[in-house]
Amino acid sequence: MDYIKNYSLEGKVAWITGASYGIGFSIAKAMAEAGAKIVFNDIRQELVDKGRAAYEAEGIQAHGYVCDVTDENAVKETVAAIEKEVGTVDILVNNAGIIKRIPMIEMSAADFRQVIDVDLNAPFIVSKAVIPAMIQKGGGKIINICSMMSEFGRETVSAYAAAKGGLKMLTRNIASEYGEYNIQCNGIGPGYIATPQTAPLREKQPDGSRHPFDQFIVSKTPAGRWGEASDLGGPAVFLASAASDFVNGQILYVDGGIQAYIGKQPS
Ligand code: NAP
Ligand code: GCO
Repeated sequence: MDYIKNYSLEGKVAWITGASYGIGFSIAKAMAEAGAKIVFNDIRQELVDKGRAAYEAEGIQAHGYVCDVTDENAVKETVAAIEKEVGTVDILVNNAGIIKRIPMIEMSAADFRQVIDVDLNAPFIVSKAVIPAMIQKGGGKIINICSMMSEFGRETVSAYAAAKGGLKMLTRNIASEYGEYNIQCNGIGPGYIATPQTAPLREKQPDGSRHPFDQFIVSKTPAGRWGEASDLGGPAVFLASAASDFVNGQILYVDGGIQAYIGKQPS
C-alpha cells in the first residue's frame, strides 16, 4: 500500500474557522498542500478580503465567508452557502478564538461570557451545524483547537482556561456520540505559539530586554523556542486524514515538550 496516500486530503472540503491569519491560516495552508479545498471565515468583510489575498499569495484559492461563529443563524446560513458553492464540509477545524487576560476578580461577567461564547459555545454551534451532513455522507473529521490551558491554569486567563477545558470535554463527547457514524473528533493543543494572540507576551521591555514571560516560556520549553503556527500544519493534516481514522477523542499536544519538562535552571 502506498501509505502516504492515507495522508492525502484530495477532494475534501476543509472549513477552518477564523483563519484569515495566525494558527488557522497555517493549518489551512497545510491542508491545501495536502489537497483540500479551503473554506475560511472572519467577522468582517475587509478581513475576509485580506485573508483571501493572503491565501492567493500562497497560490491557494480559498473560499471566504463573513460569519461570526457565535451567531447560530449566521453559521447555519454559512454552512448552506458552503454546501451550495463549494461542497459538503468534510473537515471542520474549530480554530476561531479569543483571549482576555484579566485577573479573575477584576473581570466582568460580560467579558467572561464573551470568551466562553467564542471559545466554547461557537465550536458547539459550528460542529452541530456540520455533523448532520457528515453523517449523511458517511463520515467526517472535526478538529478543535484546544490549548495547554485545557490542562493548566495561570494568572489572568480564568475564562480562557474554563473555555478550553470545556472544549477538551466537548471534543471527547462529540467523539463518543458520533463515532458510530465514522466521525472522528480530536483536539490539537498548541503550546505557546508566536501569533498576534500571544504578541503581548513577547513584547520587548522599555530597556530592550525580552519580556519576562517570553524568557519564562523559552526556559520551560525543551525546544528552547516559541512554536511557530507552521508547526501545527502536520498534526492537523494527520488528524484530518484517513491516517487517523481510528484516532478519536484525543487531544494531540503540539507544545515542544513544555508539559514534559520541569524547566531550565535560571542562569
Ligand atoms: P489570533 O491570531 O488571535 O486569531 C484568532 C482568529 O479567530 C482571528 O482570525 C479572529 O478574527 C478569529 N475570530 C475571533 N473571534 C471570532 C468570531 N466570533 N467569529 C469568527 N472568527 C473569530 O489567534 P491564534 O493564536 O491564531 O489562535 C487560533 C486558535 O488557537 C485560538 O482558538 C486560540 O485560542 C488557539 N491557541 C493559540 C495558541 C497560541 O499560543 N497562539 C496556543 C494554544 C491555542 P478577527 O481577526 O476578526 O478577530
Ligand atoms: C496565555 C497564552 C496561552 C496560549 C495558549 C497556550 O496568555 O497564557 O495566550 O493561553 O494562548 O493557549 O497553550
